[in-house]
Amino acid sequence: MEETFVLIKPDGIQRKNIGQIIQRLEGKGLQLKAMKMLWLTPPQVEELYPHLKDKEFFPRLTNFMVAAPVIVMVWAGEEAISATRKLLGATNPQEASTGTIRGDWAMAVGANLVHGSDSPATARREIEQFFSQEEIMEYEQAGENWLKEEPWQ
Ligand code: IDP
Ligand code: MG
Repeated sequence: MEETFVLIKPDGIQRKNIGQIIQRLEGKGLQLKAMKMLWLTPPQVEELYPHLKDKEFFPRLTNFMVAAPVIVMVWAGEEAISATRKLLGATNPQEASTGTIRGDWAMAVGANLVHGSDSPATARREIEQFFSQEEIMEYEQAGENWLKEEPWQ
């Protein structure tokens, strides 16, 4: 089963969107395999966003990401990476569709509530940045066969 890394950003903590964000992912049918709250440091932000460290907005992004605690999670399921990205919506909340997390609850690209991995390689790297193997729970979830193509089998 594919795994993806999701992070609720400081605005999500401050604006009390934690429950709504988790509810969207859980309601879709993804399985929560790991979760913790922590306070990021600037080096951790740079490790999470290596592709952005030369952008002019990176100092502001870093200040934002360390301004309050975050919640980091591992979610799993069929096509979990793309399924999660669809639930998050476009990077710029002004362009994100209604019905997505960013489309429904955010207004600005610099405060877009949530991060989700964009590829299998990125997901692996991001999960390993924040979780040891022992922190990732392997378990059967009641009713999970009802998410499959032929649930009666
Ligand atoms: P993603 O979060 O949708 O994967 P990325 O391009 O990986 O988008 O950018 C990471 C984060 O950096 C975005 O979620 C957003 O918060 C911030 N960011 C991206 N582009 C801009 C920008 O042009 N101005 C300010 N912040 C940006
Ligand atoms: Mg990204």
